[in-house]
Amino acid sequence: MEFNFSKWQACGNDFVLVNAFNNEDIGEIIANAEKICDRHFGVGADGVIFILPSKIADFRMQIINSDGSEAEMCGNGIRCFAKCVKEAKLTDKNKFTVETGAGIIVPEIMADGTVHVDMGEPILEGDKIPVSGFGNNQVVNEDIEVDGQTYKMTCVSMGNPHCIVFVDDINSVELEKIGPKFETNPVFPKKTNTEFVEVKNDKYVRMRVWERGAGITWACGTGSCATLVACVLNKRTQRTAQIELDGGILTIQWADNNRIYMTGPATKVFTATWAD
Ligand code: ZDP
Repeated sequence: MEFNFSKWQACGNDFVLVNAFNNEDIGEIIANAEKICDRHFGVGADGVIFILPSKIADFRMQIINSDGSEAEMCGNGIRCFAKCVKEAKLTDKNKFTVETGAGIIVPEIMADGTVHVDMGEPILEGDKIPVSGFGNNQVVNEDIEVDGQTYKMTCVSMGNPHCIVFVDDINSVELEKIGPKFETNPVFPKKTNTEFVEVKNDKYVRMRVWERGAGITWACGTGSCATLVACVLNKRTQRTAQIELDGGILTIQWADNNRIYMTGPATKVFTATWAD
């Protein structure tokens, strides 16, 4: 297997990006995603992202988690994606449309190098997130039992599922122990990403994530959007707030038009060729 790629990171959430615009055969790369993402035997990444042509948008993004499973959407990844397609001269526009499993997402590269993304509308109906047992109702501050302990969860989909749990002290959360138990809890038919959130004030929160299919990562873009929505639904922050992650800070806004806007950095680390 041989392919060219570039390695990118956004708040320390890191990805292997593959330009498959000219119909490169990506099946073999997908089948080897776990090996490619391995931090000891591979490149080391939280996921593999493909740049693909689209019939309904300027581009299509496909994301494979580090365990080989596919995700609908990736917030940090789409900022890397935006800067990568611009750098590869696949477009001269700074703002373009990207088809994803969460619908059409619109990133814009700003003059300061950050990427501002229209992430679409949050999905709040239980059945659509999906979380079982709530029908079309919202899932706000509801009980969930995990590992013999009852937590309060708020659930939001940004195309992919998120479960947000507010805590008093983020440092006391045993993420590697409890994260996988949330991920595979039977109330989440498609599993879940889980965000533990300590609210510092009504404009600033600290969040740590256990990602579905990837484990602890240094940041999660869709998770930051879902966190802000959960903060507003629980009246803990204003509709714009900063989310401090292990690897950086994202600014998230839930605008009056019901859309979520995310702003943050994305940086190329290197380009290389995989050959084995
Ligand atoms: O939904 C999932 O399976 C996630 N692991 C996808 C990746 C989300 C990501 N961290 C983000 O920034 O939104 C890349």
